[in-house]
Amino acid sequence: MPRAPPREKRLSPFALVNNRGIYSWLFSFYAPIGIGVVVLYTLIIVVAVLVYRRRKVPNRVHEAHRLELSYVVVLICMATGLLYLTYTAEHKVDDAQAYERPALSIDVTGARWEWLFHYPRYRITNESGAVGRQPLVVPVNEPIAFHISSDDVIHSFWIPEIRFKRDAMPHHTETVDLTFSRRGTFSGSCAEFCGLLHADMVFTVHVLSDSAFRTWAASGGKAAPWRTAS
Ligand SMILES: [Cu+2]
Repeated sequence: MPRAPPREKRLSPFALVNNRGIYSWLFSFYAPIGIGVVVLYTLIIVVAVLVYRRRKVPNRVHEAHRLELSYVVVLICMATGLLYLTYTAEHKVDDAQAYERPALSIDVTGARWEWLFHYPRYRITNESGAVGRQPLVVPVNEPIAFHISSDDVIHSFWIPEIRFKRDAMPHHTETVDLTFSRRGTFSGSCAEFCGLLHADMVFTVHVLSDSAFRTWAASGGKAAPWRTAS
């Protein structure tokens, strides 16, 4: 049985990029702010309706410049803060390859209506389509360079488990580093309506231990170590 070639050592000057962790961290800012705004506005409307419902609508113009200015300042600060956090998170994912030296590269190609997962180092190509139903197989806790593109129309490569979604564009390759921090079997799909059989563009992701991944790679993609243990 041919052995998988040895992996390159990861040279990471900063902590492993964990996509799920990064986007969950980002969500922890957006969610409370969003909920807070909804609650605050609902309260203001309800209170205003109850307190002022018997009063006549005042016909004089009332201006409160200081109050209005403070809204603007607060909103600008919030928008700036959120933009900063969002771009910081995106930067960590998109530019990680400059620091991470991923051990594995996978070419992901969307095509009507399936996904192709090509592993250049192992000369393996899996097809997620109706004929193949082959999975995306990755090792756990390793940065992986994904080169995402499309053969025809715009698709969108989406793996909810790691909170990742990115458009797959024709004539363009997008490179991102993704890290799967939990072993197991997860689902993925196309998140961009791309035609009649768009709903068929689903796929399975098997996140394996390092040794199980090596076994799979050394078998040319024929072994199925997730059936026994992941
Ligand atoms: Cu699609």
